[in-house]
Amino acid sequence: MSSTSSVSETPTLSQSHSGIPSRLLHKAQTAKALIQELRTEPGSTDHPQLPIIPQGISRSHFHSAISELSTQLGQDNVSVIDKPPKDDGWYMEHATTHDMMSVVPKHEFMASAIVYPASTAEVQTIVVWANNHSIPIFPISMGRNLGYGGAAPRVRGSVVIDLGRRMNKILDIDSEDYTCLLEPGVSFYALYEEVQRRGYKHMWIDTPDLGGGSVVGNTLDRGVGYTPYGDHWAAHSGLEVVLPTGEVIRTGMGALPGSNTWQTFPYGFGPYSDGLFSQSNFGIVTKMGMTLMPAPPDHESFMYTFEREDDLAQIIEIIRPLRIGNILENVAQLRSAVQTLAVSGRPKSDFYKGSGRIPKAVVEAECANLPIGKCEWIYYGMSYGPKHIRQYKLDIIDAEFKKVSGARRIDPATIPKDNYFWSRDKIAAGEPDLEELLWCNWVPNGSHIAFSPVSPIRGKDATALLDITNKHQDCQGVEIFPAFVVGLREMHLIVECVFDKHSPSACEAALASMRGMVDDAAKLGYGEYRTHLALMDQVAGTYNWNDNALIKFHERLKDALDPKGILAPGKSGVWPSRYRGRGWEMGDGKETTEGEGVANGVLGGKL
Ligand code: EUG
Repeated sequence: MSSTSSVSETPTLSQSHSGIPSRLLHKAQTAKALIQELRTEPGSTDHPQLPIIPQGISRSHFHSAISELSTQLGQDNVSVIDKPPKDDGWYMEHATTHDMMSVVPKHEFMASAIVYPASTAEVQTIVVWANNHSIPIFPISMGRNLGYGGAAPRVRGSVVIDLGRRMNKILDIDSEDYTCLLEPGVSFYALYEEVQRRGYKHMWIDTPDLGGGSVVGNTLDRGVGYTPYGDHWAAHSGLEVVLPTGEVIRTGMGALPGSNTWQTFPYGFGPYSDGLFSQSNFGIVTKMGMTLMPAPPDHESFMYTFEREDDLAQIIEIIRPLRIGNILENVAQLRSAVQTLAVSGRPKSDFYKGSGRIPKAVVEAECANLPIGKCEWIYYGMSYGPKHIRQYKLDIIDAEFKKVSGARRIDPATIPKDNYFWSRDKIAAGEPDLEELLWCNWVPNGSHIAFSPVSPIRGKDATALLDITNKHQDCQGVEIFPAFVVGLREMHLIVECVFDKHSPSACEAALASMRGMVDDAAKLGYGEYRTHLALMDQVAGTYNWNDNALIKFHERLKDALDPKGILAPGKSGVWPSRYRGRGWEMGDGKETTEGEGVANGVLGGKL
């Protein structure tokens, strides 16, 4: 074990909106020390002239536009990126100038400047400014969209709007309606701590694997958590949005002045517009309502292990009716043994000195020494309610899982307190933790990018997707951790691809394997629920039914709502007219982010 004494202290929530709760400071220090221990120096990197100026505007015009904005927002709230970023940082102290886990050279997804608005009115000011100067802007909440691009903009040289730093208020927690109203800078950590501070023992939040992300940002990206409320988008109610031309709207009941129903009824009247602002570039969300869960009287985690990789189809077939029937009550995970080995935080080289993929026999032998024992798959779940209700469900689950030969239930009483099982236990009860990314340490300078297809909860779908995953792992020699995250009627397969970001060949292999998986999945009718900036054009291109009817619809909306094409161009593969047909798309052998200029003209905006 490494010593944590040489490691500088991680900011806590009392010091920064994006800090760690003090209860988790020791975990942060340990995680940070491990990362530092495994870090090697990057090779020489060529830096382009900084700041990176977005296409369509001259360097001098950019600088005069920036000084105009500084006058409006204050010098301290506009920061030009004119020096190469010192460091990528790590999860808790991440870079917001670029993708800290980039598979392409850092400068490809790099901002020109970061601005820090303090209010919705200041966001409007920025949007109007961007329209006047035809400068692309890219909003982030916390900037922890790791595995999907982090804080980085799709178009290099965009001005990143860091909404989180100064707009981080919990505007309301209603302990009778079980709702809250949040600004973008509220993390899952911060929301959890505030619910505790107010003594609301009867309320739970729903948290992803790590708690540092923005509740608003994660929900807009349609992220998941692990209580019965796992689908964050489904649990939200009401948005405040700054449109790309600067107007502000409130959706749902928020459009009715004086309504007290904004956070309790999500739809309001007429067309339901919220969907347009999720994974989109049609507006900047400055407030969001969210429902909270009543704490059940009691809860208990359980874990099953399965012996063979080939058991997968049978396990998934067992899960489907239990999950849809709510016997399995939470968004649970079926994880591979190798990921459990890796979440110890130890590098692969501790277990295996050879090159290439760690042999199955080594994984098995190592797992035999862990509480999980020798196995291929591990199911982590939780049962909620009083003892007799839980027992009813747990007996059914036990009988069903034991139909898989060799399935074992691991008695939690036998699992040491520092085991990852207890991290999942907290998360499934809405308490945000900090363990998940320890598996990045599997390789030096470990970074990750995710392949995230969705499918029905069927054995044949699980097998088909796992075959694709294994095929690309074998061809590319990259490290891959698959985990099935089971929603209510579908499952998200999250394939985390871990690579050494300082190795250009590893980065290339990681990106190539992602591209291969997306293509192969699409051929079989599978699509991703979310993706990295570098893959957005490719993934959007797979949703092409009826001669690309959906993307054309998105483009019409984009041009109507954002005629100058300033807001997050290219996000989710939606390009405004000024960029369209000019080679801005990535993929098909083109792994640079820029196209051949931008148009002026009717929809192009003045320069
Ligand atoms: C996970 C990770 C994701 C995601 C959903 C779940 C869980 C990892 C990186 O993206 O979209 C263990």
